[in-house]
Amino acid sequence: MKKLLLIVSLCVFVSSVAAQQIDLIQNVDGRKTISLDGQWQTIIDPYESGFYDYRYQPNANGYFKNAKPRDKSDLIEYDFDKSATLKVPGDWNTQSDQLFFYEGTVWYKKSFDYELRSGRRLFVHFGAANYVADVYLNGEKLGQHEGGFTPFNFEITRLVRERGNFLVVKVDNKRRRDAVPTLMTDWWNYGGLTRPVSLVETSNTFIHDYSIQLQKGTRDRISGWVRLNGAQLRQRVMIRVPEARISRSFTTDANGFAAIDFNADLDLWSPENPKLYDVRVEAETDQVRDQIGFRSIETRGTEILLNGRPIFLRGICMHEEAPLRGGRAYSREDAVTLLGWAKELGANFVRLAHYPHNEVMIREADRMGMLLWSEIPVYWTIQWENPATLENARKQLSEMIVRDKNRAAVVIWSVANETPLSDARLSFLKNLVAHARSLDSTRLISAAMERHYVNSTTQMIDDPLGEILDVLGCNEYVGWYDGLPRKADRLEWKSKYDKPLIMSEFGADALYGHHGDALTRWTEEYQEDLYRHQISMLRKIPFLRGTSPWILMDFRSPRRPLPGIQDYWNRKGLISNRGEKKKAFYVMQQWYRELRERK
Ligand code: GCB
Repeated sequence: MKKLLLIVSLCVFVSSVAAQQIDLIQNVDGRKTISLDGQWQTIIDPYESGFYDYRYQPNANGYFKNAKPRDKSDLIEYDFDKSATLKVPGDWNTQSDQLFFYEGTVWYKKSFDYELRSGRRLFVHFGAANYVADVYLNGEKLGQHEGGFTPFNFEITRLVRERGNFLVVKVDNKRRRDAVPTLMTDWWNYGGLTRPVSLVETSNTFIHDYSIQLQKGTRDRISGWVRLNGAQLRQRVMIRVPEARISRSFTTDANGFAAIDFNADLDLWSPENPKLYDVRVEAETDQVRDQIGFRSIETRGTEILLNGRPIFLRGICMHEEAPLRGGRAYSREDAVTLLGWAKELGANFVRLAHYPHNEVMIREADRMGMLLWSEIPVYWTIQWENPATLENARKQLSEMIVRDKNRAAVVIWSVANETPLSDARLSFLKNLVAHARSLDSTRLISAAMERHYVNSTTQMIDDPLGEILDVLGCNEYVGWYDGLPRKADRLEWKSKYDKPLIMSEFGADALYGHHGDALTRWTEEYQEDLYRHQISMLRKIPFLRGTSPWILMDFRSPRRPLPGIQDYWNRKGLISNRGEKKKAFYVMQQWYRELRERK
């Protein structure tokens, strides 16, 4: 009887482990990782008939079974192996004309063999899937993930076979009113397995996660934690930073958790000195290595202080749009090109709009010395009163912070963009701010807030959200959606808060190579003139501590159909989608040069 009970409880454990989704950190040295990138077999399924039967009931024999006819009379109406392929990572829209405007379900299948030695564990890790992913291995459901821009993984230790595994993912990018983002955005809803997919092998008890950062308010003290996952939770764990002659040992508790805290004499990370240390976390049963930079970030009145010194954030906004080829960016080359352009502009700061960008982008920013603002797609008119929507936003926020909490480049988490005032919106966003602070006490919290005219020449920042933010963010389109560029000349900015302001967006559309006078819309001259007027207004705002104009490069948007000009591109880029710099690029570059030299 006792034996039976043991077997039963083990089975329960096994089945719950098989479906468990944990935030396994993946992109660290020391993990055995097998890439599943490349061509995957795909089936386009606009009616979701691979999931529902004709009565719209879930079908137990959906496409995830990857069935084959057993004999010549058997009826199977799909065949992955004879279907077209799509490249992973990659959005589907730019890989096939059929899929350019498609919003719906595509099924992906990849087969693989894997010899997993006993005592080892295996996970399948997805960098991101836009928007909902239902994941199956060998016909069994592993789970579902919602949210198009954050990583997730499932343990497959008990399900994986030596030969002939088939991993099937149903990816659905249908927009929904209750989702995050909601129905209306100003970017392309690129669908698919947009980031890398890999198998990650670990030891039985492994280093699940760690936070190793300067303690808030100090520049010579590291604090954080290490967490193990597995059966052997009490272990001695060493943290080593050989270059800084640090070697400290801690003991994890019965939950596999150890708080860490020690003094450190460090060469601090900054845009001028993007110093990364090789950091080793060594448990008895697992070891990982990471490259971590240490810097402090805080505010004092209207100042932003990096490593204790005031800094002006010379920024630029960026979408995760691939330079030159278009589509979702995912590669190191994409990140190097985009960040390289930002450097050329004279930027020390990038606002990654409007969702968490791929991890390679953040790691490149760490290497190149670019400060980052990272945000979740709580954009425009989210369903503020829907508890499931809040839960979804909180989860996306957690996943972003879990992934990037050790990256020096990230200095600001932003919780929302241009969200209309209401009590429901305020309590939703307060919840997110509190959640972000509970997960990460070291970074600044911001949002692109609302602001309004109190008379025709005064803009007032008094959005109640400002109360709980560290840094105020404002988007304004004076000269584009709001009057003509010269309107900026007489504008004065006031704030209710003694806090730093980042002008998180301003700009104008211009088609590269389209010329005219400074009052002709869509010309490079209009955009250039608007930037001149904007800069003279911005110079006069006493509490301004950063700017991130909209936007580095043209990006695709279904809201932008004007033929011959937009052709479904938002043309507010300082650089065209083909990499050509517009006149306004040089205006901004000149101002940033001045700002850099002034300090
Ligand atoms: C905004 C939004 C941004 C849009 C931009 C525009 O305020 O935050 O997502 O793309 O304006 O071009 O209208």
